Amino acid sequence: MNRPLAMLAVAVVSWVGLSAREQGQTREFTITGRDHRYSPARLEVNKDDLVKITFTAADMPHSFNSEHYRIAKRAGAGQTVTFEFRADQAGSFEFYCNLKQDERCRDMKGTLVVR
Ligand SMILES: [Cu+2]
Repeated sequence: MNRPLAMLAVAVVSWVGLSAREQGQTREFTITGRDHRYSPARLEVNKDDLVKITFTAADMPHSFNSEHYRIAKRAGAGQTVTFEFRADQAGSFEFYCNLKQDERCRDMKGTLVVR
């Protein structure tokens, strides 16, 4: 390979590597809401990961809300909702159920940690 071509190849390879890192990984989570709890209640991802969530309300309607990531999803009893978002802000963020049919849903909380 001649020299300019070799340099071009190196440039392309490092550009592809860099953009893959910027876009993050795809992280999938299956979360169950039951007995006024999320399971799992703690999600850990890296900044810029694409987070795909499959959320099932097993026993009664529950919701999954995050103020920070502007998520507001509701699942009826026995139903599943799927959604995704880009974890583009680092930090520790609460998610919670905001349904009012049962008082104990006020304590239904989880944590999303974005490193
Ligand atoms: Cu709930």
